[in-house]
Amino acid sequence: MPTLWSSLRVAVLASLLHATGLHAAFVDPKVLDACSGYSASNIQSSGAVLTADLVLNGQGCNVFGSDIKKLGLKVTYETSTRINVKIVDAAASRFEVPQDVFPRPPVSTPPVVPSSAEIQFNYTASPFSFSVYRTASREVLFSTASYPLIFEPQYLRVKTSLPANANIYGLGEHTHPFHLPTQNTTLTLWSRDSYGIPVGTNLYGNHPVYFEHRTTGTHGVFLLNANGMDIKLTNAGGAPALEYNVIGGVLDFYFLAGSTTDPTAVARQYAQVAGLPAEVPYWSFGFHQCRFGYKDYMDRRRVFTLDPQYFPVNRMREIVNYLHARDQKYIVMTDPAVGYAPNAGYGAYDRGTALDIWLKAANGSASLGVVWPGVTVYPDWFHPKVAQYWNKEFELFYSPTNGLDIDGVWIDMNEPASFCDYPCANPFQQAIDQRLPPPRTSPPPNPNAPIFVKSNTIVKRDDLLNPPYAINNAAGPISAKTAFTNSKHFNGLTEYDAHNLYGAMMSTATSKAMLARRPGKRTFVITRSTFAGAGRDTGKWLGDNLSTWEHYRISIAGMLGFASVYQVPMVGSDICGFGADATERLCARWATLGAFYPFMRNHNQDSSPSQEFYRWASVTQAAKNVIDIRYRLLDYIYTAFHQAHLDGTPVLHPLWFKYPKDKTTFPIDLQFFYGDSILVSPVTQDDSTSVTFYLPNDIFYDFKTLAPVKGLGAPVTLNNVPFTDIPLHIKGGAVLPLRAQSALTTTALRKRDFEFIVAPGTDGTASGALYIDDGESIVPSTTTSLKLTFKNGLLSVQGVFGYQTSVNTSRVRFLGVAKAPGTVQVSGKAVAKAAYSYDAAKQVLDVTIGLPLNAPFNVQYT
Ligand SMILES: *[C@@H]1O[C@H](CO)[C@@H](O)[C@H](O)[C@H]1NC(C)=O
Ligand SMILES: *[C@@H]1O[C@H](CO)[C@@H](O)[C@H](O)[C@H]1NC(C)=O
Ligand SMILES: *[C@@H]1O[C@H](CO)[C@@H](O)[C@H](O)[C@H]1NC(C)=O
Ligand SMILES: *[C@@H]1O[C@H](CO)[C@@H](O)[C@H](O)[C@H]1NC(C)=O
Ligand SMILES: CC(=O)N[C@H]1CO[C@H](CO)[C@@H](O)[C@@H]1O
Repeated sequence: MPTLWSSLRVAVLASLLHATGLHAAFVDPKVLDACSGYSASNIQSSGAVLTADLVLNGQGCNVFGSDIKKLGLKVTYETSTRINVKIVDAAASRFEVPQDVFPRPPVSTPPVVPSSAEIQFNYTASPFSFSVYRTASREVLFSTASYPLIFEPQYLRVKTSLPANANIYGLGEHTHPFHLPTQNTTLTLWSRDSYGIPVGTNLYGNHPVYFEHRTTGTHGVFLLNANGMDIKLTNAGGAPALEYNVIGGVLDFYFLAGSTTDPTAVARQYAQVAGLPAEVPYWSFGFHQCRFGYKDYMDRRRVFTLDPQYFPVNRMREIVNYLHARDQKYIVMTDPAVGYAPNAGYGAYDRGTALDIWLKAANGSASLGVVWPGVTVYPDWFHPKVAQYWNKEFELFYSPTNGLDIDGVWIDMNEPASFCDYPCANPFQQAIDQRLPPPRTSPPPNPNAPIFVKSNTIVKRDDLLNPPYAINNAAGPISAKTAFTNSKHFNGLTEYDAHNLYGAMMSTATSKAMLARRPGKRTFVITRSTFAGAGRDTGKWLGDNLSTWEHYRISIAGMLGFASVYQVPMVGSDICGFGADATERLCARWATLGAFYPFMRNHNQDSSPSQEFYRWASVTQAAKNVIDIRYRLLDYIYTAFHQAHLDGTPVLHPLWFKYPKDKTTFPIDLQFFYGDSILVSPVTQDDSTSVTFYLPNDIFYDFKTLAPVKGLGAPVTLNNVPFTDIPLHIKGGAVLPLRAQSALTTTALRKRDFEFIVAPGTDGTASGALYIDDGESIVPSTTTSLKLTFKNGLLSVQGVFGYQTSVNTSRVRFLGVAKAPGTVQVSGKAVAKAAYSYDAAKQVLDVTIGLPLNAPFNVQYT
């Protein structure tokens, strides 16, 4: 057997090279561009569907494996604004994101007549290439014409030409600018515990969707594929291109027509594919104070336990009851990894073992990792009994009657993360070396290092640990610091295919478990790891940032990615920074910016100095100022969330969403609109009190003074912006609903009166909306949904007044009123002079109303 031995040694050596990250086979892009591709034949077109066979030209190029000989193409005009282009192996089934993880969107009935659709699919038969263009203008949006299709067992490549200096947004999660650099950028999608969120590396979530904006319109491209991938933006030889390099699955593209006038249309079209964002409870917009390690409540850091000595259940219940009695809420962290603890009386481990729901290693035993409790197992979200398991653990541990009665969940480490250094031959020893609990009481099992046999000739489809094309995973090999990619799920899927779905599936399971605890009530789940569509069930925080000015600034781009592109609007970054040490000035500025994150949470690492807002006088003042504004605007953003839930309209807007023809706005990611109309322009320079920001050519109103500010399509500099303040402007054209006063809790806030601010646009009109319900029911029994419109001096408040509030409209303020009014009427009745006032300097007319908000009314001045 000498031959076998020596080939095994070669294999072992190869695996060592892989393990140390020396693999990354480099193939010159020119070689790939020169592949001969496929030819289309047997082309059939019927109604909204076109199909064809794609047959490999010649022997193929076999770069990362043998080219698949025959592919199937299916093109479907799904709606008048959406085309699905799907390319699969004609002979064998390959991994596709399962329907129950990502339900496919409904298709129009009756089927779309292709010629009437807003975009068209076009192709060249040989070598096969395709393009998508706008029907009306014939403008090409996506074209593979210059690049061959490559389809190998573990390598798929599609490359499209781009316009010069293309405006591309999305393809996260990443910490690049929102407006992606297109010269030489690789975006890697592979969920990873990425402490410090380094720029240019793969992070926690995976959203293979981008919006491309041009002055002629905005369109979107979504690749429904969960496998690891590098998406490259290149400009080699002056030929701008976007290139997908994917290590598995199929090509399943959704082309979204977007619109030639309104950029937000593409967001709504993406929501039709990815799903509409969940409606969240009213209270979740309150301010959250959090810390990793307010001394961990768990017993030896095992999920679903309380440390009996430090955090006994009766005392914990006292804390939670105390908070609830004050209308405050309580959220704890829950990780997926369950401490590996056979015969130790650890219920969460024992019950999972009895149901046999753990993710399995290649040899069939439970896949082990090393996380906070030491050696761990991971729930398999594909197991048919995993919901039963997870629901039960939530029901038992988070029991309202005798457990920890939480209101929401923060789920962490769900990439899934492992601290075990690759190749993790002996997790038991690593847990000891890393001093992770629990202390070992019995010797570790035989530490046989796994051997990854890799053939050096034919590349097989099942090279699950070291695929021939190595994506640019910042952790090194794809199994490093996570569950091994040869781990098996119950339904036979491997972690190689399902890895990027793990966090999103945990989010769904957790949302369901919370729903089972409180049927009919909206759930609140904040996750670290996501996949496309995650917003259906969860919110997201932007992971383990640092207390630095750079991370303060980049938080806006990160948030815009999730809220404006990926349809995960309940998003925020850790205010004042998670790792490292926050300074007073940074924390003050961050408090003012964080008040305009949909999810507002101050969060800190256990080993960093404390950074609660009350630690510094200036930060306390900053937080008071902005939380006051945030709470007064809470119903405004709540209304925007309701709209997002109905149709996917974004709750945050980059400036170009509102000014699509103004090129200056395209790269801006240090300013944004909170809801439709509040322009947030924070001070962004380190320790500075000056800011230069952009005001488009439009009418604005200073949020504080309400005085008009004419935007000139030019930069504006403000000096002496105190650390306790943030520049805010109302975009002309809005009627804003606000609470007349803030409150200390969201419960108290709901008892405050409303006021309306009428901020006319350049055409003299304004509009807005107000949605009110009980704030917690999935299907509220009654709702109030109002349209607020203003024209010719008349504000009209109309709509459905179903939800009974006990509050009044206290006043209406009209902005930009050039001269003192002669008369003011409320619903036709003249108002006494004492009930209104006019400020000529600020051009504000302030009218006292004092009417219950339960019937239509109008206010007019002449
Ligand atoms: C469609 O493809 C054909 C063949 O490549 C090409 O000649 C034609 O110009 C394309 N049409 C449009 C509108 O791009
Ligand atoms: C592209 O970026 C990579 C990684 O940052 C760098 O190594 C490479 O030199 C760059 N290539 C070009 C052509 O700029
Ligand atoms: C499976 O492999 C792991 C190492 O990957 C080893 O620790 C475990 O004992 C093996 N289980 C069985 C049943 O062979
Ligand atoms: C609401 O308006 C009614 C009728 O004008 C008035 O009687 C009542 O005091 C107001 N309530 C509050 C809380 O201001
Ligand atoms: C490096 C590391 O493990 N960081 C973790 C510390 O804990 C936080 C909890 O907030 C995790 O998010 C990090 O991943």
